[in-house]
Amino acid sequence: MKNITRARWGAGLACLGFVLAGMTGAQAVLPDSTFEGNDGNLVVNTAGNIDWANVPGRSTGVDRDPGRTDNSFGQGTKEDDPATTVVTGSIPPNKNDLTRFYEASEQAANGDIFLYLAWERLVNIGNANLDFEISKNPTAGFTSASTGDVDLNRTAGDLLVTYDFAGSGTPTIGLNTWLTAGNGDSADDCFAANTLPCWGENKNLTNPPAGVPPVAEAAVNTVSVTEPIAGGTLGIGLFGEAAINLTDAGVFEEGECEAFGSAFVKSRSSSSFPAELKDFIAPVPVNISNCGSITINKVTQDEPVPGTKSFDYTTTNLTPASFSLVNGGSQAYNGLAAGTYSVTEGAQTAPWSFVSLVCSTATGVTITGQQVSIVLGPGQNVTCTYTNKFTKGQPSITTAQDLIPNDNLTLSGGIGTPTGTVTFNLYSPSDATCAGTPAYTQTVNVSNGTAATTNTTFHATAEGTWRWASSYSGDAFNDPATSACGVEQFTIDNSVP
Ligand SMILES: [Ca+2]
Ligand SMILES: [Ca+2]
Ligand SMILES: [Ca+2]
Ligand SMILES: [Ca+2]
Repeated sequence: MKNITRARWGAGLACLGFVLAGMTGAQAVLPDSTFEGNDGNLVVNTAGNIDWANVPGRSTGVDRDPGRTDNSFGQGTKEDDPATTVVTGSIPPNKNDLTRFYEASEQAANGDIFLYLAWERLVNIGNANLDFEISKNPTAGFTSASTGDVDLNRTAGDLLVTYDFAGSGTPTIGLNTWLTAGNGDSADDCFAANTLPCWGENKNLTNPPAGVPPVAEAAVNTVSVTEPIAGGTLGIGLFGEAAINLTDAGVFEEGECEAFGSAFVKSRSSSSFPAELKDFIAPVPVNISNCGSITINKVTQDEPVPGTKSFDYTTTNLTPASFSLVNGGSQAYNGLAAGTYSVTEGAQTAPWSFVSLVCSTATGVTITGQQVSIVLGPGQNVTCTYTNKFTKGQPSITTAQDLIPNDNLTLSGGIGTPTGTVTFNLYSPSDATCAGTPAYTQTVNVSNGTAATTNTTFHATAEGTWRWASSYSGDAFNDPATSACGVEQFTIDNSVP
């Protein structure tokens, strides 16, 4: 097997000229899968494998009770007609009476999407011809309780997996795709119908054309098997399963995101594709997808008012191309095809700073500063978290003194009680000899031998030494007197810490 280049089922099929070697008979699992899809039972037989008993994400459809309350398609409902009619009543003895179905899907390590399907029937009537319809979108209101007209909600690209078992041997698994007008398809592309919309070509997945490796395996139980999910046992021929590599079958194209959300099973009245439909089991939600996602989270440390600062991000190959997040916010891009995407956080300026950018995986992820570039694989989900920080400010202190100076004077040693006036002069630090014009001056009358300024408006703010020099006017009994420059002084010094 090592030297075989596995072919994708699509364009270029004619170019495949190599010989498929080593593909001998039944194998328990398809390459790149560990699901035991062709051993005809539900339990794990080889350690490390998975089977219905333990497959992750299993979806289960259960039919209504067999007998008069069972639902089925009537009025000649056929595969190509989305307008179906649901009737109730027992399934005819010569038609398959389905009881349960299972679905699961997974993405292998190599990115391939695998689909696993199983059905169970009440009675082994030999042949089993049934189809699993895998829809992108559910049919609203279509449940096990539906009766009458049901219009199936089909979308271009919906899948129909045909399961034909002749009563013995290996079942044949086929795949049809729903075709609609406007996609370049014509009625000639229909498998059985002669008008669009219709089911297209039925690809034989278990017995493909020469040169294409099988992409499906299937088996119906040839011995009584345990039913580990519903309990009990299933007699010979009551259980069928299949495993399909949907990627190799061409369902998932590189660079395209496809998601299927609903599945149900129905039986045909014969192996013919246009045969009437009979029993069905109502749809259940499924999740078959190669779509990936990118989620960006934002955390801010030490933000004083949480959640108010908005950070801007730009992207490449994502829509919307830009977004903003506050603390605790997130932006999710879902439904992404495999490809290359990037997200860049805007530059931070104080008080905000970038701390870290961490993603949930390293696979395909390149982080450069505040940019993350992601080579997203099929079905890959990547979450990245930006952390930024708010740093508190640190103010510095500058002070400046502001004084309102006043002075007072007392006359002593004169004759009698001196009268007259006193002129107070205050000189700024730039005038150390009191020679210039005073910065402040006030003349006041002497009263009982004393005088005092009454300044309330002049402010001394300049640094340095301020000097007072005052003079007495004298009176009839006393001569004038003058105080020396700077006999009184004060210093404003703002520089001392
Ligand atoms: Ca199995
Ligand atoms: Ca098994
Ligand atoms: Ca039914
Ligand atoms: Ca049934």
